[in-house]
Amino acid sequence: MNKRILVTGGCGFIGSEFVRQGTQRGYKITVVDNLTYAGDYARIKSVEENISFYKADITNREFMEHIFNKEKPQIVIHMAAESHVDRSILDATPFIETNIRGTQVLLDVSKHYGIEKFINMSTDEVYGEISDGQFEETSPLSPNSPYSVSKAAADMLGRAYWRTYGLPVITVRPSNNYGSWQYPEKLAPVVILKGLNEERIPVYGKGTNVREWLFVSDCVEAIFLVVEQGRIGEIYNVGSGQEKKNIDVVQAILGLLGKSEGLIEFVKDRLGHDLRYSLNSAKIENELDWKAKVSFEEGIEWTVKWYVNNMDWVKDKVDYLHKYWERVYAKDFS
Ligand code: NAD
Ligand code: TDX
Repeated sequence: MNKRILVTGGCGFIGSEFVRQGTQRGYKITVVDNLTYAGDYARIKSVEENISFYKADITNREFMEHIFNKEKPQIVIHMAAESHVDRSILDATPFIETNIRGTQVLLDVSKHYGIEKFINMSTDEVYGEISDGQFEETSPLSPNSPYSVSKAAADMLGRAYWRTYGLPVITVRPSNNYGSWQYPEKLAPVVILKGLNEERIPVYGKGTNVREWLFVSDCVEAIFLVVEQGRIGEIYNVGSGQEKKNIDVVQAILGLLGKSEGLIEFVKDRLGHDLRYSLNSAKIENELDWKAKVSFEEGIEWTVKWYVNNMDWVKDKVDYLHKYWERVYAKDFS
């Protein structure tokens, strides 16, 4: 125990859950995050005495070398990314820069310094959509959005650094996460925020797209198992098996808030909108004895309560979001 872990994107939604759990588990954690609109130090403030923090951009090689020199990490958890599909449709540029070039810089610096494990945080979206059945780790990559293409490219870079240089890379591909501290541009917090304010809730297309909902603490537990027991060079799908249509997610949240379904507004669909994601997670379940513990019903109730009790954190983001929403709902991509 007490290994030194460097976490990129540790001020993000999933990264901060990893940092909070990691300090409890006794790891020595270094956080690297350049605090984009989606990053917020408040998410890890509660554990700040037990970590070191660098406000640094992963594309800045010199700064990364300085941090590796100083902190000497044994394990790298690479979660920093531009993570929102709608934004990648508005402008792919930062996605290419951070998700592809940033990943390459980090792989290269990790190769130079020598580490025990590099965990590359990928996503179910790299497989594309599937109308029936499930994606296995061996399924071909067929990404459809600029976001998922940038993530697939990062996976391929990880593969190349393992195969070519023997860098000990492991790739994890989780499904849709939800829980506390998620930036309110993603479906669950958008519905909670707008529902509480009795604003119209935009459901893309007919609301029939299906996602596999994974509670963030379950996702992070899976990543710790991969840190401790995952096999080098492997890929692990991490899904909960709890598939829901978007409209069912929206209705469940409105029910918990006690708000009317009349708030729902069906709007123009997301361009290239993937119909359904579904992961076969038997590999991580059998090899590492992981299974999602939190049911959707339990997790979403807990999440709604968290947002109701933490509206001050969300309110801070709203001015910025309104400008973004004007663009994203207009679906003007000229
Ligand atoms: P997030 O957007 O909440 O957090 C991303 C973090 O990365 C932010 O703190 C941001 O400041 C930081 N960051 C962005 N660009 C950076 C750069 N150039 N240098 C340093 N830091 C930078 O994202 P999230 O939802 O927590 O996702 C974390 C990871 O998990 C991402 O790699 C994402 O692709 C992947 N993922 C997310 C989900 C999900 O449902 N949220 C599901 C599967 C995989
Ligand atoms: O306002 C909305 N209305 C709506 O109908 C929003 C924000 C979303 N949606 C739909 C689009 C999707 O079908 O809800 C579904 C979920 O959307 P997002 O929360 O944007 O997530 P998704 O596009 O599925 O991607 C998420 O899961 C995989 C994360 O954002 C990615 O980082 C992760 O890789």
